Amino acid sequence: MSTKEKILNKIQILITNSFDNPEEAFRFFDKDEDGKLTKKEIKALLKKAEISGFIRGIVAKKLIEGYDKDEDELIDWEEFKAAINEIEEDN
Ligand SMILES: [Ca+2]
Ligand SMILES: [Ca+2]
Repeated sequence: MSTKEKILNKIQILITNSFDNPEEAFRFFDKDEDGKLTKKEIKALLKKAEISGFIRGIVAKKLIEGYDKDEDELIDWEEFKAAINEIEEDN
């Protein structure tokens, strides 16, 4: 399993174990309730998913680069959902 796969796997485990569905997870981590996840909010999610503090910053950056379709450097619900669907397909 690659590092990327391990990280995505941990995110999926977090969502499955701690939330009823991905939407609930998204709302939980969207602390300011603006409907978008900032890099800071994504890092909080990664912390909860037990991603090492040393790589959280770079992982958050990569996730934004990979899934931020409208390039506003934020992950909205549609982008988050697309990411989750991709993670689920890979498992
Ligand atoms: Ca937010
Ligand atoms: Ca975006």
